[in-house]
Amino acid sequence: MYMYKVIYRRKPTLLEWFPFFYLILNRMLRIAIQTKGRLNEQSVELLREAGVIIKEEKRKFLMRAANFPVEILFLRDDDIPQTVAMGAADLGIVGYNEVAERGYEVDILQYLGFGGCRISLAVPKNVQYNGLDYFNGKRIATSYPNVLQRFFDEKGITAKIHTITGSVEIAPAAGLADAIFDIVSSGGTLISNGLVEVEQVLHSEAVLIGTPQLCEEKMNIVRQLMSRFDSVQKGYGKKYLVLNLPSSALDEAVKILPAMRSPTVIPLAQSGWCSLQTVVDEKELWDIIERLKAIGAEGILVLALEKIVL
Ligand code: PRT
Ligand code: ZN
Repeated sequence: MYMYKVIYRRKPTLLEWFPFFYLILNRMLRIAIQTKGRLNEQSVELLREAGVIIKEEKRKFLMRAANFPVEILFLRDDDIPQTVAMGAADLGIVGYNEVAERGYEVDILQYLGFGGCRISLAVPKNVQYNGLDYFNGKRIATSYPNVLQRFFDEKGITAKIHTITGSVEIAPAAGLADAIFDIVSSGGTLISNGLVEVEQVLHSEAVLIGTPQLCEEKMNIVRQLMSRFDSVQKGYGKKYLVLNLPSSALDEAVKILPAMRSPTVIPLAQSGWCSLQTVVDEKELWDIIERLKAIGAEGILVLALEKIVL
């Protein structure tokens, strides 16, 4: 697995700046998010959970949040890094893959824990793959030519990179390429196109990016927002567990429960019993429930958990 630490950087040209001049004049903190697509729903949800409410029913290109001093700018994900680099938006929520590919000068402020995927090299399943040398002299179709070129440069591979926007995965079957370099999530698209993932090059998830050198006034709002995002993320994949337990089994239960400090214990009206409350990881939920039942736990409630503020 390979992860780029340094992103190659370029500055926008004057022509690229032009459509953004009028947006730069307005100084309220502005966050660019995807208009529609895979990251839109979770970006809106993250903002909502962090108390930034967007009135969805009359969505426009640029909207002011109802109860937080920010504006939301809706864009195609391809345009978000550039818009933030130019300062037409102060912040953006976008896949790390787009930031790495576009190469604009932006700061990565926070990893947001959704939109997880990887960009991988994949070859037709019937070819014999013996390592990276396979790609020397081959034609590779991709929508991420810059990321791929940097990877090949570093590994000393010389290949012909064909930039394709759209259905990259059909290129080998159509005779347009010998391999592809594309986003993989479940791997289902590769399988259904007769391809095998052979090298995972870049791991990605949604990130919060920012214009370098934001003024202190805006930075204060950004810090507040990031701390709220952090609380929301800590609640991802967590459940709140409430249960009744014979007091004699309490020590055993504490060993089973990985609470943030230790579980809350409340005595019950019925003597010899107590109620226990704690936060558990959803992945371990059933295992924990079964172990607690085995030591006498009853009346187990599993509740949704929204945020954890530490
Ligand atoms: O219209 P706009 O330009 O804004 O959106 P887009 O169509 O360019 O992007 P979109 O909405 O498809 O994806 C937005 C971001 O979601 C990407 O930049 C990634 O950061 C992230 N993401 C996470 C993914 C996937 N998972 C994903 N599976 N983006 C694309 N895919 C596609 C991939 O291209 C391939 O065709 O899904 C297919 C593979 O999926 P599996 O599950 O079959 O492996
Ligand atoms: Zn896009």
